[in-house]
Amino acid sequence: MKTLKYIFPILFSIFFIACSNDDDDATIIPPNTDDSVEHLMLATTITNDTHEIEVYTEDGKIHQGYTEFTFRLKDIATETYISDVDFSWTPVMQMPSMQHSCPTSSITKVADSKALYTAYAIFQMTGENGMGWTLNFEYTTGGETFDASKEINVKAATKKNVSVFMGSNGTKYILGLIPAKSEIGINDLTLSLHKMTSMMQFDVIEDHSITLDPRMPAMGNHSSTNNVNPVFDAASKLYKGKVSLTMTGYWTLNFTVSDADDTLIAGNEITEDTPESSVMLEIEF
Ligand SMILES: [Cu+2]
Repeated sequence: MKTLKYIFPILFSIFFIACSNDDDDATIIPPNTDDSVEHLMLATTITNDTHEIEVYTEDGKIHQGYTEFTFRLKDIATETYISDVDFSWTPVMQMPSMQHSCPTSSITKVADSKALYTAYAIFQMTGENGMGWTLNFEYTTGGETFDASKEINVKAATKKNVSVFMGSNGTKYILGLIPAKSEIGINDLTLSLHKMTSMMQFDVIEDHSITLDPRMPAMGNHSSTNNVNPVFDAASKLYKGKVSLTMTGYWTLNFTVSDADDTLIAGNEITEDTPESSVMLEIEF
């Protein structure tokens, strides 16, 4: 029976290679071949005595603000990737007098993959030269629990892509911009909104409302029409709206945030005297 385990993948591989020769456009990876990480770059590896965690991102860097990760766990002795891992993780930033975490998603298996896992983190700040953050993993596989951690480098953002603000209700919030390629016209706008429940716990906010007012400070602080205020999307647990960018250049995205009772808790309207909201993110394209 043991040899069947190896013969089947080989047979399937031959079958799919044969198929893909007939169709040059075929890019679908069959689930029983090896997972492809070709569209990703290795950011770092984190090892303990038994395993190596491969940490991938889109460009091999870990960015201040939103970073999407792909993880893969390798058994060092057998050099094989493990497909049944129950991961949990906590990024921690060491500050001079205290430490804190950041908003994260839980780590889930990539659909149709054999051993790829994905999650995002929103690094609300970074130390000098990107120092200060450590990725801490605790994971269970084969009934055994392991941990692994390593210091990482978080590249500072050149534009403000995350806003940390105190609501009038005394709650601290983190608003993150999910990166997307901007173009002239109506663009999808996706935001994350978390509250800081404790130094180590950040919870998704589902019931707040957000208004958007994009402005171009270099051009009389003009706005644009046809923007759509971001609303909470239960599937992604993110806020989704539309931003109208009528020309290239530097834009401020000015927000107000109201709670479930429609009470304004942060941000302000834009006026002649107040050209910017206290809850603001930036786009330049
Ligand atoms: Cu910090």
